[in-house]
Amino acid sequence: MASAAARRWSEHFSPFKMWFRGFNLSHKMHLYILLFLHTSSCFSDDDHEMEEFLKREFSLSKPYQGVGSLGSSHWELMGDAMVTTEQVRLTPDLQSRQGAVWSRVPCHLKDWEMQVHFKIHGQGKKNLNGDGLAVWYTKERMHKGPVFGNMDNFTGLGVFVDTYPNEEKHLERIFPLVLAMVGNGTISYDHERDGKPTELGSCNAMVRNLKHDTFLFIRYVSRRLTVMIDIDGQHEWRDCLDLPGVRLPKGYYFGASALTGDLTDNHDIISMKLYQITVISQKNKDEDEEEITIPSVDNIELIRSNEQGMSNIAIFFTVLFSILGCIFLIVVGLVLYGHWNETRRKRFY
Ligand SMILES: *[C@@H]1O[C@H](CO)[C@@H](O)[C@H](O)[C@H]1NC(C)=O
Ligand SMILES: *[C@@H]1O[C@H](CO)[C@@H](O)[C@H](O)[C@H]1NC(C)=O
Ligand SMILES: [Ca+2]
Repeated sequence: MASAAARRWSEHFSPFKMWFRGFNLSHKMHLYILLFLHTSSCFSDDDHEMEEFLKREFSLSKPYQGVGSLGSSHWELMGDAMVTTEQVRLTPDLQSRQGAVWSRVPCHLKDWEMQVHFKIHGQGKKNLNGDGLAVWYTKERMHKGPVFGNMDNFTGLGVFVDTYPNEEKHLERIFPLVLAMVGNGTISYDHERDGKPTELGSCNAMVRNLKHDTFLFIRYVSRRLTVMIDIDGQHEWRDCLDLPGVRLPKGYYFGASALTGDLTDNHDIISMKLYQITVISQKNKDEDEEEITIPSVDNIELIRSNEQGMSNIAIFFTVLFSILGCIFLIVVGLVLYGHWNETRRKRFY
């Protein structure tokens, strides 16, 4: 039944087909989890379906007709961004540039999926390039700023492809890094710390100067945020992060931006394709269908203290092994003492 459900998914998700060939088990598990999400105790194959439709008004693709002109295009350019026949170049491989492309149309879809085809390349040697690009779903649009060419106190979702480690100590994080954050207008992305204090999750992604195509995938369905990457040229989505309980209001704007400082790169967007996801269910789902007004993430404290949790586990094991070690020494000591006592007694008699 499960494989039938997965097949149904792939049939409905025609743009998915090319990816499906390379899908590994964990991705399939993901799909099952999603499919089961909206069904309660009795699952039937016909209980619900998901469908996706490309929404042209929120998508950006070749030949970028009218993008950047004052005309009828749905997309607006900002800063140093430029359109060519091949790409929307957010920044060229030059110092101190910032550019962005923003949708003019607020998106009122409940569930959606954004597939971004991008390219980051330049002359700089490894670790002498920067700073990366960002994909946005935010209340604000067309603002300049320090966070990949946008404001740091944004309201909504930011997914970053950070190609330069600003913070010195980043032992457990390998760059380039894909990272997601939900901002609520009062908290800020800390560029000097590569967004560590506010990250919801991240993964390593070697995306620079590659010959094959590179993609970023952001899905927001039933308040679940899933980020995947396809950067190995295998037509395979790799998990980056997957988080339930993400509350994003409707009516925000999609955008992409990039920034260079002392270090540079070309940051190109080849396409941004937005799919509307429709979860059709016969069950009366969504008990809590109340309108979301401020972006937030459920149990954010738990996610933030994750690192703390890891060191607690380390402490736990250290203490455990210390105790086991002590017990071992005591046992050995007692055995030796017993032995010594016995030999002494033998000698005595
Ligand atoms: C924004 O998030 C921070 C930290 O999670 C929280 O302390 C603050 O109250 C939130 N602000 C609003 C307006 O919700
Ligand atoms: C965000 O920061 C800018 C400049 O740092 C400030 O002018 C603006 O009022 C801030 N916005 C919010 C919503 O706090
Ligand atoms: Ca950085």
